[in-house]
Amino acid sequence: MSKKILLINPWIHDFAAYDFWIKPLGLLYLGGLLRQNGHEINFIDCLDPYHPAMPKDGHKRPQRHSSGRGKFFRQIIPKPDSLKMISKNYCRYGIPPEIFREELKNRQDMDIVLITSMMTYWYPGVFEAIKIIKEVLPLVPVVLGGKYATLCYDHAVKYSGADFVIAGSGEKPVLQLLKDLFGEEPSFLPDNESLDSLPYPAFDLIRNIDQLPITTSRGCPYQCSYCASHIFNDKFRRRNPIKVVDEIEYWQNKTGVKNFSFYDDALLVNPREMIIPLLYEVQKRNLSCQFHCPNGLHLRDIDKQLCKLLYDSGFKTIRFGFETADFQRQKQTGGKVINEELSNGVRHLKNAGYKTEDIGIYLLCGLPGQSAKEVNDSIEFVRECGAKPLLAEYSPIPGTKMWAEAVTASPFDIQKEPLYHNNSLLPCRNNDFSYAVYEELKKKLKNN
Ligand code: B12
Ligand code: SF4
Repeated sequence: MSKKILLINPWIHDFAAYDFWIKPLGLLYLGGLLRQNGHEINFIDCLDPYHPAMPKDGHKRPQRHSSGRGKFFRQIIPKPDSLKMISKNYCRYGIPPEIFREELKNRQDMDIVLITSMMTYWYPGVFEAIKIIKEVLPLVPVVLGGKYATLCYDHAVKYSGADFVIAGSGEKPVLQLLKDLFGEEPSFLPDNESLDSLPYPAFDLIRNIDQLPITTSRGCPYQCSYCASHIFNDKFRRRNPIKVVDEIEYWQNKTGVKNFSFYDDALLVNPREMIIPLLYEVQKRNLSCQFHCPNGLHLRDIDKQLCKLLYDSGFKTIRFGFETADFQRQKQTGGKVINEELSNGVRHLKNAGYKTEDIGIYLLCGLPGQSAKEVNDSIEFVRECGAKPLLAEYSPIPGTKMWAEAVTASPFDIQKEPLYHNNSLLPCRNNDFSYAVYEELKKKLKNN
């Protein structure tokens, strides 16, 4: 017997949030799988920038960019007690709660609700959504999964208000839960060893599709000490590149979408295995796409041929994870890249046609024990190479190798309160790295 399943992408509560090609990919993957198993899938996207029921007065339509990024709706809300000392506005990003409530009222006949979660410090938006779901649909079981639920499992069990909390990949546990709760035997089980056996994400449920996320893999072969990739996926698994192009072509034909964002942790690793055959296939089929990589790419395997291929195939937004120019820290944190690889990579990218402002280089700042000078030197080094430095403020993540050091370095109780993982607090910054110094660095980046 098919069940009626409601998927929810909750709000973001934060000091700032920008839709940098953000979509709830994991949740929509689950939607695709459950639909394949014969269930009816419904979706409420609290972050929907195009919601038709938005009141016209007082809520300006958010500005959107044709490539699929842009602003969210936002409302200023009271700060949680633990963030009272920060003098910035705190906001709910997404549709107003009244609209969410209305949407829920129209879905009284749901059998189960699945709600996702992103950043650990965005949990208040998840809790607010669960509270309203429980008011409007008191008898419907609520299942919470996603990144916050995985990284802060005990916190989520204790405080979220969800009936079930699931950590890690959701595919198998969700099917198991439907069996336990409703006696539903899965009619389709994906092959654990093959990502290509997963049905496509239920992207058709998104209103006004302006861009779609694609992933060619799960996990990463590296294990950097600040990164949680290995917690979500213990192995690096890849799809067949031709099957990825089948998916791109399918969505392009079905929706007309041109812009795709890659969500991989390690898209460019061993390019002959994935990105090179993938892009040759895109060219062979004459697909006209624009690709965006908001997530940091690897620099190590960048060469002349790959750069030309990226440029010719429509890679518009490229960002690389460099993190620091300090050799000792590069080594200590996992050795994914060294300075020479950045300078060579940028040279090849420029020769292929990219301009300085096209080549964004992420630099971590506010790592435990990291001096302001190190960040400043890294900015200078990126500039000397001819690329654009972008500061990525460090967010401490439970379960990572750097966690113990982060706990010691932070004046905040990051173990107890995930709100303190918020990267805009620079929660683990070094003593010499004051907010004033940080503001200076940001100003310096803006002025050039
Ligand atoms: C793509 C990505 C982004 C995209 C946005 C995508 C998005 N929708 O979240 C962009 C580039 C914008 C981004 C930005 C940032 N990100 Co990011 N991002 C990722 C990344 C690489 C992949 C996420 C993803 O979609 N994976 C693919 C899908 C298929 O997996 P999934 O979502 O996990 O879903 C599975 C399970 O979680 C589960 N599941 C999901 N929902 C549900 C629901 C239910 C009910 C159930 C049962 C299961 C379930 O099942 C799914 C299928 O198996 C992750 C790392 C990772 N490997 O997960 C980091 C990650 C989430 N990001 C991280 C960070 C730090 C950031 C930044 C702060 C970086 C910075 N310093 O600037 C910014 C902050 C963004 C902001 N303030 O606006 C951290 C999280 C930190 C934290 N404290 O929570 C991560 C974990 C990376 C890391 N450093 O280790 N990010
Ligand atoms: S290379 Fe990137 S994705 Fe892989 S572990 Fe390091 S930071 Fe995480």
